[in-house]
Formats: sequence, C-alpha cells, structure tokens
Amino acid sequence: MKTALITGATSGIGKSTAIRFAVEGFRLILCGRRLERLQQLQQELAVETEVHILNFDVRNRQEVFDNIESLPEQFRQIDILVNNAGNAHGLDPIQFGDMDDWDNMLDINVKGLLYMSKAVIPGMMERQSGHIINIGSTAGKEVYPNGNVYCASKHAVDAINQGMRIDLNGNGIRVGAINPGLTETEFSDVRFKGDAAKADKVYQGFQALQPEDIADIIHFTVTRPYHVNIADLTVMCTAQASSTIVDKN
Ligand code: NDP
Ligand code: 8X3
Repeated sequence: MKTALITGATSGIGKSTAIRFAVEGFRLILCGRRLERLQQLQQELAVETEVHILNFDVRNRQEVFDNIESLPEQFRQIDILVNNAGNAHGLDPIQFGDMDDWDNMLDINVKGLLYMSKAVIPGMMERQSGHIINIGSTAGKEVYPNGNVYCASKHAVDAINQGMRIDLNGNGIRVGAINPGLTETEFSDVRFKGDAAKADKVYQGFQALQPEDIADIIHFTVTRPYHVNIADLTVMCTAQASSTIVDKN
C-alpha cells in the first residue's frame, strides 16, 4: 500500500485528490490549517483507508518539520508528496497591490512548497524512491492582467519543479507538475476575500474544470509504470484557450 501526503486537503483539488486516493487504496496523510475539516474528512475516508491528519501552516518552517517528524511509524514512508496547498490573494494592478497579499502568495505557494519538499525528500533519498507532484497553474506558464505576484509564485513553482527534477535525477524519485487552468474550488473565494458574488462570476457562462478532474489526472500520473514520469502537464477546460481567452456564453 502506497502512502501519499497531500497538502491543502481541506478543500478543492487537495480534498478531491484525497477522496480519489482513498477509494484507490492509498494510505493518506492529509494536511491543512482547518482542523475540523481535516477531522471530518478523516472520519469520512476511514471506511476506505488509513488516514492520518496533520494540522499546520505550510508557511511555518518549524511546524512543517515538527509535523513530518511526528508521523507514526506506519505513515513515515511517504511514497507520494502532492504539493498542492496554495491560493491567490487579491487581483490588483501591481501599483495598487497589497503587500500582505504578496507575502502570503510567496510564503505559501513558493516557500511552503519548498519547506514541505525539504522535509519529505530525505526519506525518499534514503529509499531511492518517491514521487513528487507539484501543483502549478496556467498562471505559471503565462502572466495575465493583475495576476502579477500570483503568476510569479506559479512561475516559481514551474522553475522549482524543473530544478527538483534535475537535482534529484539518479535517485529514483519522480518529479512532475500538474498545471490546471480555471478550476471551480474555493480558490476565487480566497482570492476575493470571501466576496461570493465576485468569486462565483469567475466560473459563470462556461463549464470550468472541477477539482475531481484534476484529482483524476493526479491519480493517473502517480499510477504510471515506474519508468514513466509525467514531467509537466497543463490542463484547461475546453472553453479556455489561455488565461484571458475563455469562451463564455
Ligand atoms: P482551495 O482554496 O479550494 O484550496 C486551497 C487549499 O490550500 C486548502 O486546503 C487550504 O487549506 C490550503 N492552504 C492554503 N493556505 C495554506 C497554508 N498557509 N498552510 C497550509 N495549507 C494551506 O483552492 P484550490 O483547490 O483551487 O487550490 C489548490 C492548488 O491548486 C493551489 O496551489 C492553487 O494555486 C492551484 N490551482 C488552482 C486553480 C483553480 O483555478 N482553482 C488553477 C490552477 C492551480 P487550509 O485553509 O485549511 O489551510
Ligand atoms: C488558478 C488559475 O487563471 O485563476 O491558478 O490563475 S487562474
């Protein structure tokens, strides 16, 4: 039985991946800041598989390492790390950008991903085996108006994904990025700070990707034969051609 650690498992893509992995028989370590949601999901998935929850903020370096250190014996061998935790905060022209938003995006999407990887990679190195999935974005492939720092954070994920693959080459560790386009999750609620009307509008007038679609692709990626590594995969809904071109009715 493989063990998968998923960051940002309390909602959206991470939660859907947890559900899919549970059904497919992976042992799970689920992470996030909202403890009640983690406990609820653990309870729901317990009928399918063994679930351990870790409640911490990926921005906190010490918490990241203490939580990985705290894993019980049967969860210590992490075969799959899904670096998914992240969000956009704000959508403002750079000259009006909020610096707390900038800090959040860089600290969570970039540094959090690095801390998690730094904590998990040593075990993979010891075993000369593992699979790291970095959740990037179409925003990591192109920059769109007012996306500035969020796009920068996802371009950084793209670079880190490439760097990890290069540096870990020869150690039996697969590294790849999945880069979703518009996906209907709590992403826009967070970006627009709880303004539901603004958030809903993002996904109106076309069929956006659903988190289950991305979970399906993540599951496909981790179940390829060992010699196959999906290095970088961008996925958009059919209505989307680029970050700014979406066929809305
Ligand atoms: P959601 O807002 O639904 O989920 C984000 C998850 O990240 C939550 O589980 C949240 O958990 C967790 N998270 C956020 N901040 C922290 C933190 N500081 N410490 C620990 N966990 C944190 O959004 P999505 O599912 O859409 O986003 C998942 C990933 O997919 C992100 O990296 C996002 O950038 C990326 N993505 C999303 C797209 C979209 O259109 N939705 C498209 C392309 C990429 P909690 O708040 O409980 O800590
Ligand atoms: C999320 C997709 O287009 O809102 O990364 O940046 S987008």
